[in-house]
Amino acid sequence: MHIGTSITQYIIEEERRYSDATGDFTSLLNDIVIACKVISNAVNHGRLAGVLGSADTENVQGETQKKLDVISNELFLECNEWTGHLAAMASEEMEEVYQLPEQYPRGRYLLVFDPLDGSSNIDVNISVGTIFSILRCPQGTTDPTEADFLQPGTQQVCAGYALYGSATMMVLTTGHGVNGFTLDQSIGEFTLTHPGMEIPADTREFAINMSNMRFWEPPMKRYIEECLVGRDGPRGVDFNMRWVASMVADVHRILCRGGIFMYPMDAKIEAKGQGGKLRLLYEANPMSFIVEQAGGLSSTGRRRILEVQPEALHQRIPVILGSRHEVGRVVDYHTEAAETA
Ligand code: AHM
Ligand code: MG
Repeated sequence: MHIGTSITQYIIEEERRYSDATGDFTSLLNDIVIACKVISNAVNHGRLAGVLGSADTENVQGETQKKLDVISNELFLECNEWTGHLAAMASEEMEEVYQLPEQYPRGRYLLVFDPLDGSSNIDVNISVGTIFSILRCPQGTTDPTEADFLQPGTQQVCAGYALYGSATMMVLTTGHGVNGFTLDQSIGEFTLTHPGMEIPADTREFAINMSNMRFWEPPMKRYIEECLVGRDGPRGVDFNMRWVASMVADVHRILCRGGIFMYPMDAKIEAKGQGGKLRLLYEANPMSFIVEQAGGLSSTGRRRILEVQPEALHQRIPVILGSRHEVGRVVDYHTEAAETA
C-alpha cells in the first residue's frame, strides 16, 4: 500500500528549502490545517449538530451572521491564538484587529482570514470554504495595529483555502506553485492529490452573478454580451456559465479546469459607497496569489489586485481572475473604454 505525501510532510519539505528556517512557519501552517479540519467537521455535521441558521447578529459589514460563521471564527482563533507564531489576527467577521490574550507569546506572523466564505450556501448544503493569508509582522512590532495589516498582496508569505465540498480539500501556495490536498477522513490527514495545479490559459466558461448585469460598467457588459452570443458573435465560440456563489468553490473549479471568475464593480455597490463586493485582504488577495501562482491572472479590470495598497482592513474591491487570456481580454476592454471616454 502507498501512503502518498501528507500535508505535514509537504510543509516540512517546503521548510527545508530555507536554511535559516526556524520551524515557526511550519508549525503555523500545521495549526491552520488543524483549524480547517475542525471547521470541516462542524460544517459536515450541519443540522445534526444544530449549527445551521442565523446567529441573530450582524458582522462589521452589516451582514447577518450564520451560526456557523460565528462558530468557525471562534474555532480559527482558538486553534491559532496560543501557539506563539502569530503577533495578531484579522478576520472578516471581526471589526477590529484581534489582539492575542496576554498570557500567550507573540510571534513573527500576521494571520488574516475569512473563516467561512459563501455562508449564504450553508443552510442549503452547498460547498463553503475558509480562506487565509499569512503576512510578516513588521520588525520590532509586538502589538500590531490595523496599519500593520495594510500590506499589498505581493507581500503575502502564504495563502490558501479549505473547500468543504463533496470532499474536503486544502489548496496552498507559498510562492512556489500551487498544491492541492484532499482530506482522507479515515486517517484524518490531508494527502497531496493535486500537485502543481495550473490554470489553462484559455477557457470557454465564465462565472458571474448575471442578475447584476444591468448595474455593470460598459466593459463588463461588452465582455459578457459577447460570451452570450457565442458562435454567432465576435468570439466565434459558445460559452458555458457556472455560479456557485461560494468564491472558494468557483475559484477551485477554475484551478481544476480553467475559467474566469468576476465580481465586478456595479452601480448597486457604488450606491452603498463600497469599492466592490469582495474583500481585498480576506478574499481577493489570497485568491489572487493562488491564481497567479497557478499561471492565471487577477485584476480589478484596471490594475493587478496584488499591487493594490490596502487602505482599510475591510476594504472591498472588484475581482476578475482566472484563465489569463480571458482576464487579459476583460482588462483590454477596460483600457479601451478608458481611452475612448
Ligand atoms: P461572504 O464572505 O459573506 O460569504 O460573501 C462572499 C461571497 C463569495 O463567496 C461569493 O463569490 C459571493 O459572495 C457571492 O455573491 P452573490 O450572492 O452576490 O452572488
Ligand atoms: Mg467571504
